[in-house]
Amino acid sequence: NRRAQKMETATFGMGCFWGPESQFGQYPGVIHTRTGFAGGTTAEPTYRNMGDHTESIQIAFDPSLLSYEDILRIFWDSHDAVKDRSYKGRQYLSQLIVHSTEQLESAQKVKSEWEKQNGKRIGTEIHYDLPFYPAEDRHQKYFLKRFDKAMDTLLPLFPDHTSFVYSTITARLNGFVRENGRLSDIKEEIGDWQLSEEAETVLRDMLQYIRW
Ligand code: MHO
Repeated sequence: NRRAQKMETATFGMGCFWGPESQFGQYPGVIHTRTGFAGGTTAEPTYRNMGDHTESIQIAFDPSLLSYEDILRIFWDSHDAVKDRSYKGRQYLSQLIVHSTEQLESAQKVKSEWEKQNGKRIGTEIHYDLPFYPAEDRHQKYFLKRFDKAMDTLLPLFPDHTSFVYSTITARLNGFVRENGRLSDIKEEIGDWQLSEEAETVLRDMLQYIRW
């Protein structure tokens, strides 16, 4: 089956973190997603008190299903990393935090390929292993939480909010509600998530109405 065998972390900022959490949540190979504040110097940032941190997402992914280089190509194709993004300080910067020398090498390689192909210089800040502080609950799976009826069905499937956030199911659904990803793919993947029979039935029923 397609259940994750290996797990690697990717961390990056590309503007308001709600959108990228939804976008990257859709990809098979992404195991879970979370939003947070990265790269700054102030302690314990929050949405209202972000200091010099940058809105970012952190994803766990299986590199045998989705490579780090593919993630980087999607990252640079999905936001404007060329323009000046400092109109709100560091909040909406394009920023990549690499977690290994391999990731750093991939970043340099994909960046120069992208620049060559597009004839523009990328302004993304690239840093090694800076801290990431998860955002408040209300900023996790933000778009999915706009669907009250779906949430009523979903929440009882999880013992607590943390398990809700770190779930592949909620990553996919948070994508799906924003038209990231296809319903048929999610239906196909449900069997890989090792849910109880009851949870699987609840989820399959919910998929009929979640977006409307
Ligand atoms: N305040 C903006 C961005 C939110 S994002 C979490 C909005 O409402 O779209 O920075």
